[in-house]
Amino acid sequence: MLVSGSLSTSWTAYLGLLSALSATFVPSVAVKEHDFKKCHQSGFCARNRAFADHALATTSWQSPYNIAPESGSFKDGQYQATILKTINDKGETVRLPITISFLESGTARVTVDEEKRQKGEIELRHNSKARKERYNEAEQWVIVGGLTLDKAAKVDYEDKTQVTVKFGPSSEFEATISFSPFSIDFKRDGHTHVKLNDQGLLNIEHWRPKIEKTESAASEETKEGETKEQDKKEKPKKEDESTWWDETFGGNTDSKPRGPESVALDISFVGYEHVYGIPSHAGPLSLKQTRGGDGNYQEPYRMYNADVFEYILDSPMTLYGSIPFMQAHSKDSSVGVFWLNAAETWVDITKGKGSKNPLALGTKAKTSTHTHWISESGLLDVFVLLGPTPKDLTARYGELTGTTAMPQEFALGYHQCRWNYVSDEDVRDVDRKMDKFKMPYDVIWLDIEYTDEKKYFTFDKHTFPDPIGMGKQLDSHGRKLVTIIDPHIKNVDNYPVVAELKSKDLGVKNKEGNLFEGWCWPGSSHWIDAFSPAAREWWASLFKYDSFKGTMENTWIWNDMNEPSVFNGPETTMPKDNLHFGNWEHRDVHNLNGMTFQNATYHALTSRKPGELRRPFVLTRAFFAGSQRVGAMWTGDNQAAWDHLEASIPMVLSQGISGFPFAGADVGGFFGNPEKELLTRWYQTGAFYPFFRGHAHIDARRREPYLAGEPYTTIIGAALRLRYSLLPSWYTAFRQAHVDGTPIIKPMFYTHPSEEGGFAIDDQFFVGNTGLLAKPITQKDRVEVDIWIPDSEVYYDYFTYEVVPTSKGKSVTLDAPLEKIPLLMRGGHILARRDIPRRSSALMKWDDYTLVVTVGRDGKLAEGDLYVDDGESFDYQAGQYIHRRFVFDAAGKSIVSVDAEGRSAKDVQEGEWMKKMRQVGVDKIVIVGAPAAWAGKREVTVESEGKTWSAKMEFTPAMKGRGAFAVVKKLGVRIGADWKISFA
Ligand code: NBV
Repeated sequence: MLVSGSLSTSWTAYLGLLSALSATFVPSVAVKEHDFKKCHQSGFCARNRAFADHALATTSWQSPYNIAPESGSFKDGQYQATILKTINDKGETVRLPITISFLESGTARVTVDEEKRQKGEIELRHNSKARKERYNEAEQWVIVGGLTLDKAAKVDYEDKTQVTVKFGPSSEFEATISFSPFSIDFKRDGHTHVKLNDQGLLNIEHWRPKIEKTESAASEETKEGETKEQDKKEKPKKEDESTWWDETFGGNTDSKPRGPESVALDISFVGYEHVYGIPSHAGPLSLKQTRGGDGNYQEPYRMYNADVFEYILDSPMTLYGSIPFMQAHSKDSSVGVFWLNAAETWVDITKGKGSKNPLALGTKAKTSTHTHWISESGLLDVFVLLGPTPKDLTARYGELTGTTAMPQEFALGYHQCRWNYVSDEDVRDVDRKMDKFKMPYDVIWLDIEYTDEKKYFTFDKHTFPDPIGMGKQLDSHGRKLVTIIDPHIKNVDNYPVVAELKSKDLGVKNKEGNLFEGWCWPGSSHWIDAFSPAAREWWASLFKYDSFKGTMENTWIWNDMNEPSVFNGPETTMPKDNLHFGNWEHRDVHNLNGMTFQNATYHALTSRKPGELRRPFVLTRAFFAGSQRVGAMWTGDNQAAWDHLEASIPMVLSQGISGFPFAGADVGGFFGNPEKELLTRWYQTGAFYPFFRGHAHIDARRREPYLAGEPYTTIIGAALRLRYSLLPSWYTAFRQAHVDGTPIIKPMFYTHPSEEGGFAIDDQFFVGNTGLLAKPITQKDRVEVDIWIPDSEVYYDYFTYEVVPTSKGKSVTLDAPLEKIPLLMRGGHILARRDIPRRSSALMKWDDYTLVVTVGRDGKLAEGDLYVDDGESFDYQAGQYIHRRFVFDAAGKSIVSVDAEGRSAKDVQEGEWMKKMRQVGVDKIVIVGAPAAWAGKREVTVESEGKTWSAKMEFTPAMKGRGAFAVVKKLGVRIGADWKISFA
């Protein structure tokens, strides 16, 4: 059954009926592209695109924004001034205070506000209770550091028309602020990289009163948010008010009590051909142009978190979460911008040689990328990051918004989910079968049907009579349970949760200031307002074990539908004129909403029982910049189709470079039934997602991996075991992401920023610093694969140690029958793994390690590291971890293990876990590409902890394309100690 998103009374009636029907009957509801706005249907987007069209087509165009020269002052790393916006022929102006902050990190921040609104000197229509200021609290939710001003920043040049400030590390960055018209030119090493308002598209729609029209004048205006084309052409001077005030889409009217208030700016990346980021979109990693033309999009990229199930591919349309962080990349340089605005945002991208004013760009022949950012409301607040490498950008962005939370180790294992496991016995049965078929897994998930009629914080007593017994069975193998908790609270009698939400007044309000009521899975519902501190405190109380009965220590949480999804709301979400804590309109905070909810859940899970503090696991569907600090995300409701499998890789890569790397897609595809080959390939791909979860729609056939049948079950089992054996390396990659924002899986442009051939490649990636290069198969019937090789290193096949005949910048074709995951090892690395397959990660906790060394092309150094902590507590923050660095030195004929951070035993007071962990051994070392000179050698010398002994080595010479390799077994060294192995 297909139900369109245009909402009517019949839709409401339909949902009412739906909720009344039995839990197992759920129709497949498809929301299609036309249910969501295109730019021309979104008044402010249409206005700003029209503004851009006019500006770019007018040779004499001059941006009407000028800094009043006498208003400027520079102090302690901050430049402050007032921009005057000329609003009519009479020369009347609107005052817009601007602050440019030069930060110690070398990042610059440009913030523009509106004076009248700062002072509250505006009137709201419709008796609205909304705040009068432009939304200025995004920073409080998003930014956690990096704002220290650069006291060494100094004015280098100044006259009546401009001021130049030098800032950043060794003052190598420079910002020239031109006054008339206002623009900023950011230089690094003497070259311009980023320009603001170079094209003159800055547009801050200032507050104005509505002048009521006579009836005849009003009837001239267009309906349903369409800009009247005729008006634009014939009367370019007369402002088109048709989309300024109340705006209707799909039967919902937005009262817009403050009228038009968008902020927009053009940002040019001079000499940069590729831009990446601004997830989530189902399209290529290297973003496309959006103003039409061959292969380009017609629409801007949109960021307006929405429940877009059955989303379409290769599209700039919005998805469930947004991160307004963009990176521009060229052969030797990366720069970026972070647009801190939580309102609906659109970004147009065009590329070309030069700009409207090519000379102004400073380069003639190079292609530049021009971007046009358009947000519906709020401050103009943009951070400019000047690189110069992709790693600098992710690190600087991480300083600002925080890095990925260090997850519990179980969270990196395999997650088994479906909508729904129908009873506690069903869960127990799946748990037993996974064991029977030797499929490792860590977590089983419960979707909405476990509840008593969609009342969250309850279990259905008939189907889940013994949730604690179920939890204990899982716990006996160290496994966990994740239950779903959504933000809509069923509006029904005899449900204490909703009664409290009402009595304590903790829900989101409608435009009149009364509790907002809408429709979602439970039928009539209210929404917790997680912006409110009191609501968050209340939320925490609901997760206590004696409150959420049936849960125990191994229960964790999944937050879905937090865009928020409101079935009868505009574009399936909340009306923009709803009110949140502090009387901020939903319009201002929409993209933050999901993050505040996930954040509330994260904190709730830290206080379920006094004295019990473990790292929470919360999966979210909606997200914003900063969400990485409180959990994982997945890419939403994909389909069991090959093209969705293919699309998942660029989507997950994009999350990684945008600061939220703990990401994955539903393995197998949510909607539909994957054929067995697809399911198998999807497991092989999923084993390389940072977040690895199989999931399926309620109407999909059961597809637990053991049901696939041979040869599929065996092949899927091998993919799961591969993931588990590499968990030590995955965990180490997460640590790196936690420390400095480095992505966990890395695209070619990130690891090889000078290799232009890799800039558009988004179907292969490196895993952490392991040197593992994966290219999962995402096409039907494919039995071979072309892998692009970014450098002159030697590459070995992971499974056979074959030396792959590569050449830099070229692709190499490899066999990839169904049982094979194309996985190469780059020379020069050392990775850690655990080779005994067990049922869950918890059961592998004390297992010995294996190190795999890949000897590089030059035959000299290979390096790698291993990070390990207790995998669950916060004790790592007090130094309770082991971080080793391994170095293989062919010249010195040795491998050593040293503390990666130069810590010695005295530096850390060892707790219980650390004492025990230190004893765990490194049992085996495999040296792939071992020197031929080792042939005939049978022993190595091992030195550690003041003792010397020998261990056996087996050497296998190179043969038929396979590299030589040596295996040293029963080494007898401990992971927590320094040691040296000599091959001399
Ligand atoms: O809770 C049911 C589903 C869930 O399985 C899925 O993963 C979410 O993305 N949920 C959406 C609500 C309904 C989807 C049709």
